Amino acid sequence: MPGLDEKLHDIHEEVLRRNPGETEFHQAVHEVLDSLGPVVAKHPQYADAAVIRRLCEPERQIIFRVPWIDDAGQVQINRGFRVEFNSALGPYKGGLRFHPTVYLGIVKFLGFEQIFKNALTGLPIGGGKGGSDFDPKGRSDGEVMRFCQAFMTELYRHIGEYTDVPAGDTGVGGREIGYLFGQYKRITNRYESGVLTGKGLGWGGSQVRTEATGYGTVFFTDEILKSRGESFDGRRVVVSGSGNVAVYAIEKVHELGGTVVACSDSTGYVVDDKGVDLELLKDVKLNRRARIAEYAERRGAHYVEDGSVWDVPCDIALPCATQNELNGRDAAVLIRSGCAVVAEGANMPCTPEAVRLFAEAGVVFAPGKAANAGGVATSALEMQQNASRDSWSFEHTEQRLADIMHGIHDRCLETADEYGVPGNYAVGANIAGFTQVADAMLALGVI
Ligand code: NDP
Ligand code: 2IT
Repeated sequence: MPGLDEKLHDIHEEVLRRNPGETEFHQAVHEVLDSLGPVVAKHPQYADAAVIRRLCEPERQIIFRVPWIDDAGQVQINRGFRVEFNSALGPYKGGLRFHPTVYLGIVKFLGFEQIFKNALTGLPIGGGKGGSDFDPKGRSDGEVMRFCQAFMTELYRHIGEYTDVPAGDTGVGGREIGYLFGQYKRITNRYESGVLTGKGLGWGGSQVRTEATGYGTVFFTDEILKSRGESFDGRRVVVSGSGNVAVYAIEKVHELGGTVVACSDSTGYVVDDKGVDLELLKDVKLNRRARIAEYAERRGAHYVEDGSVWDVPCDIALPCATQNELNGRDAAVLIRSGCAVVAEGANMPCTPEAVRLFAEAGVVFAPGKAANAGGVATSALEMQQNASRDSWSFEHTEQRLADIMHGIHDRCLETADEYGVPGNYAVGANIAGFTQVADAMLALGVI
């Protein structure tokens, strides 16, 4: 791989050799190592204690069989994963993804990102991720419940309030967290609220956790705009996806005076120049779990099957769907259309080529590990409330989220300044997250 200094290049080669075929994990590691040249030059103690090599090796990786019975009485077998990546700062923390594309390389990329993201929040949480190749699409509630129960029947022995605290991610929302928590409670005979986050408001959940990732991404973008003397007012915004992150990003953009003119799902995208009708979108995508074509039909909006939502001209782009969904070609189209800011609501949605093109064109780029950290930060606030048997108001929790996003924004910029790359949020986020975890690892010894 080009661009890495010699020591970091050797570490990257070792990661490739030891983790064959895990392309998304390789990409996530390269993206971080690419920022660390000046850090290892300035702080030789990190290399001496093999901190980076230890960081690239998960502390524990669990892979298990998930057998369950579908509505037709057939036995189904899925594969479950939990990668407990790094616990230097706190219990492993990170979501569970249920999607047919899930394999070890995806879980490890997400777990690796999560280490630095969680460090950036300033809250005491380590990094982990899990999931399954289970596809919830077209499955009945009963099937989803039996799958979640089977998944937790193995997972329960590895997790706990002080050990590892899963939450949602793609394909895992409030419904799934409920079934997972129910099975954990049943097996352990303990009401251990802090073992999962994203719980329902009536049984240990936190206000704002559902909205937090989307809201947080928009708060972060608003900080970028404010730092340049600008605002969302009157801006055209394109958001990809129409799941948990996308929907609440759209809600907050509209609250702050911008207009979301397009969004998408895995089957196509809609263009809605009047501004996306959020209640309708929530009904179609969150309640009915239907396709976005139904939104277009009911709204009378323009629908494009397949195609790229990034073809829709905008001032601000918020990719909120999935990894590598915005490539070099899309970046070039966005740059030509005048897009000035890109903030990642999803994890690693922009390909390395897209990120390079944005940098060359002077487009401000906010990486997911900073811009989408509001979800996990609010999970940590949920853990705080569970630990103190308290529950905070929506306003208080949202203010905490806004303050945390403000803090992450400033920390990225300050670190970027300190290392001579002013305005580079990606490098600032990588270095600030890395140094926090690395210093804790040094303090804890070689473990
Ligand atoms: P959801 O399952 O709620 O929604 C995912 C959305 O993305 C759906 O609209 C889905 O379409 C769409 N999508 C998935 N794959 C593709 C694709 N290949 N092309 C176009 N659209 C696609 O997941 P979330 O909103 O929770 O997660 C979205 C992203 O945000 C992920 O990268 C996740 O890791 C990240 N994230 C999530 C956090 C959270 O708190 N939930 C926190 C931080 C990051 P369809 O409906 O057709 O499947
Ligand atoms: O990618 C992420 O940060 C999440 N899916 C949220 C994790 C969490 O523990 O809330």
